[in-house]
Amino acid sequence: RCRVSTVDSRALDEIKIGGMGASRRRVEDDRFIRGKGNYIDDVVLPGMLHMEILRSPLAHARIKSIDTSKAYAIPGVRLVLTGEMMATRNLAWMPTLSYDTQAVLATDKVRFQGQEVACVIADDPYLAKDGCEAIVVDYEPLPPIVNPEQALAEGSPLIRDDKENQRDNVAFDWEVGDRDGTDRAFAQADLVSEIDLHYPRSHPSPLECCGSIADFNRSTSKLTVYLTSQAPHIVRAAVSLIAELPEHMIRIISPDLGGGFGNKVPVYPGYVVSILASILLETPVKWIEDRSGNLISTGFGRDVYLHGELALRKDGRILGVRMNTVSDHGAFFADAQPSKFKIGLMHSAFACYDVPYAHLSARGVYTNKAPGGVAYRCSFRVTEAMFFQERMVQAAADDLGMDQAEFRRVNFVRDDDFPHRTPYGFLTDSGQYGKCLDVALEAVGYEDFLRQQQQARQEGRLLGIGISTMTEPLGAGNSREYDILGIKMFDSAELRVHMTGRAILRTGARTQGQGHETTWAQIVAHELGLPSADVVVEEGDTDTAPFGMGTYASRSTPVAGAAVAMAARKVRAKSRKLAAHLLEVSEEDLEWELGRFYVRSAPERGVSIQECAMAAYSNMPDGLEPGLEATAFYDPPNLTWPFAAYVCTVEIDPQTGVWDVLNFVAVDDCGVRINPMIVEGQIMGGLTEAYAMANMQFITFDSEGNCVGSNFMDYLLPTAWETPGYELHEVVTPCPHHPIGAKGVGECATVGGPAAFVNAVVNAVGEAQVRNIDMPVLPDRVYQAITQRCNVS
Ligand code: MCN
Ligand code: CUM
Repeated sequence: RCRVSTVDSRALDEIKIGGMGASRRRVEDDRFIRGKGNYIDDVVLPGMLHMEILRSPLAHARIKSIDTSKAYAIPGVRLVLTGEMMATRNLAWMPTLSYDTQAVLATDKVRFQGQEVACVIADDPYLAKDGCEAIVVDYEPLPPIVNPEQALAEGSPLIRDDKENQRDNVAFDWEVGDRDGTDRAFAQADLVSEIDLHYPRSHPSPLECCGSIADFNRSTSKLTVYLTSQAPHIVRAAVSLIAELPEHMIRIISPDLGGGFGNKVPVYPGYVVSILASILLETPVKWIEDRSGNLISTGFGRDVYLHGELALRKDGRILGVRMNTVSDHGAFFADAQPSKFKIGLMHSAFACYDVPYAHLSARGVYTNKAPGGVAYRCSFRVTEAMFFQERMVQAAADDLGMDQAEFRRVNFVRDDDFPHRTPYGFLTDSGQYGKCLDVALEAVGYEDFLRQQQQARQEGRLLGIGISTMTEPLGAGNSREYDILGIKMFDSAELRVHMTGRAILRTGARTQGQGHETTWAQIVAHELGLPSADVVVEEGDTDTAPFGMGTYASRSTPVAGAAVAMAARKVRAKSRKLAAHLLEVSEEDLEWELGRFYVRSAPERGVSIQECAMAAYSNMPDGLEPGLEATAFYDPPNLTWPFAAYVCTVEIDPQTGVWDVLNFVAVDDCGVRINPMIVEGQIMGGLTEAYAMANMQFITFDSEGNCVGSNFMDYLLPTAWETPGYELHEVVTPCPHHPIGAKGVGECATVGGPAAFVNAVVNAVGEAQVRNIDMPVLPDRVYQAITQRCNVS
């Protein structure tokens, strides 16, 4: 499906070669849909042993003893590792990506249900599992803490008594913004609108769980690890630091990934133990996480409480914002996020609104739950930021008695106001916010719907409309402000053009389903005029890929994608020298058109990029280095700021509280689209996840700290049956600093989507009736809201 609207000849040429703007079919899907992908569990190495993890059944308990003798008695069990044994090698604890520590295998206490206590390595996975069951652990139960309120209560038990200076369950206290200015703004307000919200814990649930195969070769001292990672180079650095192995002796291979959604960013205990086991046994050791293990122990998303306040003027202008968050990080502060920002990019809230003053105070707490917090298509907690923002905005408009759309429009940053400093200090650079909202309202038939809604109410039917508009920061970094554990967030790409004009491109990103194999080739096609089918893309092997910080925070297009364009431009610059030599003119006399240099004064005299490639190996001018290859490191000047306007209409069945989506319109502006079909796929997938969170997903814990929702009977994934249809539109405001004008898009819909659904349901019940219904907006909660006039959580 070709979606190029301005059909000029250049655009047609791009479509022909599968370049920029072509809805080229995803090349990786051929192997994926035929079952020919090479996922971690497909990798089989000679002599490979299998590892299983024994997990804690209790959320908080002291370990009195661990008896492994019965496990060792099982024929086929080769090794049993406990925290005590890890400690003898200084590996019982590991650093996290947020300057905390995390237990690899528990030594003193277990701190959440599902925590790794011991590992059994055996001839097959079943024997390893039997081995785990044969281990006897004597626990002394301690009172579990399952929410921040308990964690912060006077006299509550200390979860992190392993940390020397830790006196309470606070992981961090952090603030940003102008406190005094914000206080002044509130003092001047005609009205203050307040709301309390919770973004519940949710789980990314990729189709494929996590896993690793460590293969230590004593004779070469080389450690090769196949591992499910969105950021293999970071893992290499982490393994080097944790295991004290030299980096050049570590090779991380991240094979095909069956989805990631942020779940595959952290370094997990299973990876570390399998590596040690392979070093000790000198044979490959494979660990494959099962679904329950994944749901109860690995990187979750959200779990943040907000008290939000908006200072408002009668005419609808927002004068100031106060946000006070408490986030539940579980037992270890293990989020991967830029070092400077303790609560991720939560302070990107209100970036699309022209608000003079804002202040955010954020407190993170430890609880007896699995660690994580930054996962599930969140772009470093931007998901929470935008959800809170858009729920606050809806409540404020209602408090003012103002139309939802009008309230947003009055406060939007105007098109001619860029660059714009956001209230928390980010710099946004481009956007057409009003236009996006207009397109969305027009598509949904806003005025008409409001009339229908009035009419329906008189008939006892409950219709609602929800709006969510936001600009979000995608693409960390710029190395001045963004790093993880001090490693600066730039990226790189390496392009090798062979003599026949075919090429291989490698980057330090790692696609998990986003389609990099397709889209990176399109960028090269656009820059060089090579057919994209002639460019093979490879990612995920630290021995061959150039350094990169990986794929998360929708940073691949903004950073690695930019590096791809810059590497291709270097190749083009060198090709120009080769073309000048072939055409016997000076470089200055040459013009470039897609795939060809020609002589300005004689356009029929030209050479193709393929001819230049051949010349680089067979006929180069004196003094020019042979070959046609380039590497580019790209340190972006800023984040990219896509915008989205989502509008959802719903109808609630007043008898049951069940709500159905009538219509969902999404207008996304992610700058120039490399592959419109892939962008649309990303948006539809993201909206479906947003719908899932709004409607059905949460991982809860009972008072003992038992995880309720450790399987797909309880934790629901939306199927085609539940998933609503979406109507997609686009607006294009090119990113002013990105080499091809693209902005990130991978997380836009998950970030902006949930508020549209929730706003619609709250609107349908009636804002006068209910202030808030916490996600997931389950039918019983809606029913309660209809019948009892209350906040529902
Ligand atoms: N793209 C484009 N034009 C643009 C922007 C992007 O054609 N203007 C294309 C890109 O080339 C890429 C895709 O859209 O093929 C997503 O690009 P980008 O926005 O740069 O995001 P990333 O590639 O960095 O992907 C990360 C993002 C994140 S953080 C999560 S979480 C997530 C998501 O992508 N996980 C996913 N989408 C996912 N989709 C799948 N199928 N599986 C996951 O695990
Ligand atoms: Cu926060 S999930 Mo994605 O950024 O890998």
